[in-house]
Amino acid sequence: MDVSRFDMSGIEIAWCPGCGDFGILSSLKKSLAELDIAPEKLVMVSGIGQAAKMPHYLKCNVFNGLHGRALPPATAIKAVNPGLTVIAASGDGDMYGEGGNHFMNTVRRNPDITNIVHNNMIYGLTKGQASPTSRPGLVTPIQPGGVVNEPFNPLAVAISLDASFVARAFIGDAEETKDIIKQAISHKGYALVDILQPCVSFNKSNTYKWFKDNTVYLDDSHDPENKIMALEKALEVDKLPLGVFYTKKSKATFEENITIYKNDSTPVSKRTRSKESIRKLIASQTA
Ligand SMILES: Cc1ncc(C[n+]2csc(CCOP(=O)(O)OP(=O)(O)O)c2C)c(N)n1
Repeated sequence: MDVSRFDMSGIEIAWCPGCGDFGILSSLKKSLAELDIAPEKLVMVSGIGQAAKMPHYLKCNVFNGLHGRALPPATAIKAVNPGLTVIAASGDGDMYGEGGNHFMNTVRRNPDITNIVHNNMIYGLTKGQASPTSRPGLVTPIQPGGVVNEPFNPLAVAISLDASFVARAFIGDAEETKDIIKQAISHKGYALVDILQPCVSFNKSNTYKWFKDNTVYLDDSHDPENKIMALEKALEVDKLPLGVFYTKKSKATFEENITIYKNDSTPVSKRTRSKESIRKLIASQTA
């Protein structure tokens, strides 16, 4: 499919020149085109932030919700219409900070969605406060003495909770990022792609050069089906490993597990329900 099918015309992009978000958008569009996913079959879901604006910048169906709340609607959209490709994409603050609880519980639930996290290790939209993934010592306007909190390790948390696909990419390598996104979308089950990206305006420490110097690709000896090996790699923080850390192919998805599809595979979105039966259901749940 031609990548231009995802192009939007007449929109103003709010990202700063040089922002890693541009590369993520471009890699995502190429992934979708190569996988032949039609824009009308794609739903992008996000919360609030600079990264969370991405769904507005490509042609598809969009649900842009509250800060930290991308994953519940993404899970629900996939559950009621399993034929759609659902991608939740937002920043590290949105997904791991305000949305941290949803992140952990979505991993446990295992809906067949892709979760792209634009990880710039800072709150970009609100002009440079520390995020859950900020490195210790990072000086910001409200952390003048430097960040003191232990950074959140999304990959280690996801692997511990037995996520079905866990990967990290760096947008300085757009081709590899595209390939990892393609693998994540093709994977059946919850797929996390944490993408390291510089925030050129508000994070002057974790620059393109810093990420290049502080990342290293997993080599051929890495076995992504070995959970302990994946966890050990995720716990490496001096040089951040890149690539597919963990995959679990045989895990049932949320949509497969819920009883509503056990005897009838008709998508919930295509079923008819009388208003009366909904009224009765609500009434039965209220005291
Ligand atoms: C409940 C709530 N808390 C805080 C905010 C303010 N806020 C909006 S976006 C944001 C952080 C955005 O950072 P991130 O998700 O990392 O995305 P980025 O802008 O860096 O791409 C914050 C704190 C909000 N809108 N709602």
